[in-house]
Amino acid sequence: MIESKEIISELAEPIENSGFELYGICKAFVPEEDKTKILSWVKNGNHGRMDWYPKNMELRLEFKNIGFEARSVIVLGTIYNDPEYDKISKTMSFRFSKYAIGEDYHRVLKKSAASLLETLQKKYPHHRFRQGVDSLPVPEKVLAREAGLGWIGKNTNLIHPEFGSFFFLTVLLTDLPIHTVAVSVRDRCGTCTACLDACPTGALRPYEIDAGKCISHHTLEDRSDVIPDTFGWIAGCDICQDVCPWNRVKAAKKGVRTRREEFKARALFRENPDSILGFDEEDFRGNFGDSAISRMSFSMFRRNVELCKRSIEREKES
Ligand code: B12
Ligand code: SF4
Ligand code: SF4
Repeated sequence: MIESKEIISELAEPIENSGFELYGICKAFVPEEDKTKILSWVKNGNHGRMDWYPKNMELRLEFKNIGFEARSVIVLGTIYNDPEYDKISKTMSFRFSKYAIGEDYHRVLKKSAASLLETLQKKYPHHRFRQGVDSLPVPEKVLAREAGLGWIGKNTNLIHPEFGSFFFLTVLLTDLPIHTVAVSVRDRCGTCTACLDACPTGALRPYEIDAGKCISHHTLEDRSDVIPDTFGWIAGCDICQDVCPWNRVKAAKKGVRTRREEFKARALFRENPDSILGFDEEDFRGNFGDSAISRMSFSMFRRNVELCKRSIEREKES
């Protein structure tokens, strides 16, 4: 069996060259306590309108039906926040999550890990490797926590003590047996409740989200004609991360920012963000066809814009 230290020291350079700031290895195993919580989360209907979530539970929790027996997971993380966009967003009349201002992260992370997968496949030709960025429905935050990339905070995001939480995750599952030493990053939320207090919809209880109440869910996952108020957000929501001291103070002081051009605010946001409010279908496809919101239908986009305009008007009146 290979030691994780050995493989990490070999892979550190190609991983960093592929643009991943965070990495670690864990066993392909979801701890019982997490399994129980995930199952009761679904049982209680916390997945809202994400009907796809309860499907493939065997894959999600046991890594079944992936084509091989997964033994280990290499977890990678890449920072996406762009402080320039934080400044721009303050001048905008509506809110648009920083996770969606650049290129679709699924594509970027796939591209970035391709050479790494090739390196691994060449070095271990008798073993199998498979990448997932959301696409493989495994609990990425739990695996990332197990691999030592951070702790899952009260806002339910994975937080790294230096980098904060504005990073994406991707996992490489393999049948390669890797001996790992448990590394855990202790929970540093302490008595803080900033995220719970700031969430405008009451979607958060400590360490637990009711996704059906989350603005991110309403704007991106709910296909209904009518959705609850999104408080000025057109796509996603960053409130519970923006207020987190591990982003707002720690990571900000360290100047943590994305190194990837693909995740920086595209020209549209720098030049004329308010034009987004008037986008027709052609504009929408032309400007967001390669973004993480490309899976949102045009009617969802218009629905979100109209709701957002009403909230802007309300704000002006009050
Ligand atoms: C479904 C989903 C959502 C849902 C649910 C969010 C959530 N917190 O899980 C919605 C649509 C709301 C969503 C929103 C967002 N998402 Co999302 N999402 C996912 C997805 C596809 C699955 C996550 C999942 O399984 N959630 C279900 C819950 C049960 O899982 P969990 O939080 O891991 O559960 C643990 C805890 O919540 C806790 N728990 C659960 N129930 C209970 C009960 C009690 C009493 C207690 C104490 C604890 C507890 O225990 C569980 C096991 O440890 C992942 C990708 C993936 N494949 O993992 C991305 C992912 C989590 N999302 C991501 C992002 C970026 C976002 C947004 C920031 C996007 C945006 N700007 O709008 C928001 C953040 C909102 C938020 N506060 O979390 C990133 C997070 C990266 C990070 N650093 O953490 C991921 C990993 C995608 C990626 N590949 O990078 N997302
Ligand atoms: S993303 Fe927004 S709506 Fe969702 S839990 Fe966080 S603050 Fe609440
Ligand atoms: S805002 Fe406070 S409680 Fe919430 S995740 Fe950050 S540190 Fe934890």
